[in-house]
Amino acid sequence: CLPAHAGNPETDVWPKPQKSEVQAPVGMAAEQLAPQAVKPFPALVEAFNTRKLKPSGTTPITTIGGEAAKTQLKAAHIKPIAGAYLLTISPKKITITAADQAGIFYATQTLAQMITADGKLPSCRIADWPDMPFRGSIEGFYGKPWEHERRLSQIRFYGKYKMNAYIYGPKDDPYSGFNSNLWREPYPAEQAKQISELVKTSRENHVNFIWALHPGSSIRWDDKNGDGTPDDIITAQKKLEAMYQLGVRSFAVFFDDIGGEGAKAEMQAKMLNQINRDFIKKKKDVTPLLMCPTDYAGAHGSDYKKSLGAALDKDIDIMWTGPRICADIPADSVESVSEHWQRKPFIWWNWPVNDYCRYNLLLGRTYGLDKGNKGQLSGFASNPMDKPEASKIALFSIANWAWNIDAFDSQASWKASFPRLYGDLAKPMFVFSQHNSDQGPSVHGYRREESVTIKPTVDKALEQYRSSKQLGKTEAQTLSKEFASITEAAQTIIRNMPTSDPALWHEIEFWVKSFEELGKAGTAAVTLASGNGGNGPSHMALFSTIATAKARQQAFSDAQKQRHFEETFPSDKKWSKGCKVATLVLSPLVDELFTSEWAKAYKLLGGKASSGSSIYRAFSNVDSLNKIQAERDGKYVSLQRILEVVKLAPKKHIGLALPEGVHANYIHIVLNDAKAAETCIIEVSKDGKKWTTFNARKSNGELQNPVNPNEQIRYFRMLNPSSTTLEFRIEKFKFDVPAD
Ligand code: LOG
Repeated sequence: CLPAHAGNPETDVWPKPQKSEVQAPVGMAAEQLAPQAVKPFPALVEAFNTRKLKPSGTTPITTIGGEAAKTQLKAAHIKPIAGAYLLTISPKKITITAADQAGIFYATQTLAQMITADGKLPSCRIADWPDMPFRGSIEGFYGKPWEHERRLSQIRFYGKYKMNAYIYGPKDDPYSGFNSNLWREPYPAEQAKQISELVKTSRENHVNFIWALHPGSSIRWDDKNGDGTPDDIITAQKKLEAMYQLGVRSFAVFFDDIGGEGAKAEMQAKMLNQINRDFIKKKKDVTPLLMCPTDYAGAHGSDYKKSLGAALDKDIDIMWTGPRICADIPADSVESVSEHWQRKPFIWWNWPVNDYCRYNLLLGRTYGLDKGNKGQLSGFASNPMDKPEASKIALFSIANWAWNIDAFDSQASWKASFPRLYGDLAKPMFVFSQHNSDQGPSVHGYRREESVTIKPTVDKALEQYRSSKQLGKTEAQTLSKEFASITEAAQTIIRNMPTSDPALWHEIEFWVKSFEELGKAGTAAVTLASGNGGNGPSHMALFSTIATAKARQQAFSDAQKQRHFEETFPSDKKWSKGCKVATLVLSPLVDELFTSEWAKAYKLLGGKASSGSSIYRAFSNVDSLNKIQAERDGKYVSLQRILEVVKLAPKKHIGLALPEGVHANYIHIVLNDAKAAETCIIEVSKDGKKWTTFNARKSNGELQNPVNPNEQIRYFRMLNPSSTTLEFRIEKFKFDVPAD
């Protein structure tokens, strides 16, 4: 399962080397290398094994390190930064010059990728180094943390593609603290052992394992023993020391998504400066301290940002998600935030994370990272999906971007990931990924392109169809081909992946199965809409094909939801979601053709056209919530999950609206803060204009009561009638409506 590449360093090595010169495309046979030359380098051993080759000659691999390497690198105009190397391959010998072990490791990764499937190596000279000092991932999403085996697989993958940072910050590990005060305790033995193992594998792969403490939701700043330092600062330091004992050499402290005491910039700075002075700097072998602030997004200079920037030691790195929580990273915003923070930001990129849009898989290309950011960032980490294997598509491109920003070509990088990740399944996985990349509407308003190649045809087809009620011939043909290729791609994956890649299969199984149904439904819908459905029974059979495919998609979605429910931890169960495929372009096309053809047929039978799909809406007069969304699941119409702490200022509200003709029979809200729930009131309305107060039963953070359906209530809103801002998380926010 090797990419059929030709061993050219300019086109076949990922990330792209900074500089390469090829003297001869075919210089030597890899088997000419001496066995003892290959043996010390796992990347080379693996490359020989997968190509079924054996080193059996006498050619050596010479490594030059230390001061001699520094001098030679400088002479070759390579800054001897961490990870830089010079690799020369000639028929007589291979030489690696690198100032550190990471450089040697990376040179062997490059060398391993250059061995062709038939065992040839070019004669060439490669001068290479990373643009970004820290590059990798931040396991920082909400939901079930990655499993141990999968983390090990990630770390090896990072090494292979020259990423050097894995930030361990799962929101739901109680011992790092976000959701619990157990951060004050050491890890239980089994977990401690796993962390040591992760550290070890990280070290072997030249990855910095950065462990993040997240104490902010339960931290106190009081100083009971009166030594001038809040007791929890000492407790935090002790925890970091315990992590050091487990082998950790890189540390972070996070304060994102919290409110209250822990969110004060001055106290955070005091705590971190003290840890920096008394812990980080005293250890001679740890990397600079990293922190995620509470105000981690936006280019504007808030008071928080400015005071943190001014007070925090300059050698502590600060994370930043971009101009919004989920956003592209434009160079001008980086420039503004660097001013407020008085240092280069460390990017926490909220992509391809899908904790806020769990229905969708984000497998598309990586774009939106400005080339102007070269040299302007202290690090770059991507927050991935709760699906580690499926996230490798994005992470491969992030590796390429962060290593060599000028050479980054989003499309080429995306395409190159498939043969490297999926071997024989590269083609069908590419088809699958093309149509599963957009997040859909969400509070963040961050969107990705999807189904790009077919989209112009779909647009044209829909335009024709809307005016003439029939698809044009050319468009119908192109669409039929597309849907056939979708069915085929899904079937190929279904046949092979359970054995070839069971871990990835477990993550994406129901999406792939649903994708097959999309293919079948699409083929039938195009046949109907182009007037080729025949009459009578064959015509009805096409409707039945689509209806069956849609029912199966629903069943797969239910199965995914059930799988999530079974596998996640208790407090996440209620957020279990199903799966949706091709939500931006192709599924809406199939839906429109189906509904419209059905309406036509129905009219022919003397029936009435359906009124189309219903619209459920969420609304708010809070600025940061202007993109909130509603969703329907069975008899519930709910607010889409908001992960962040909501700040509801006086007179601000959040609400839900039902479409005409649909009336509520129950209202139910759960907040994580009983006082906030006690303070808020609910108002209801028939028309969204005239509001009356609703008599809600309140207890323990819950507000609820039945609504008499005869009152025809279509709107409700939760309002803060007090004169202070309320802070809370929304655990539930829904209308019950009659089932369809
Ligand atoms: C969280 C993060 C979450 C992401 C996307 C940061 C710094 N924190 O809004 O844990 O995965 O958004 O939902 C976040 O981004 N908060």
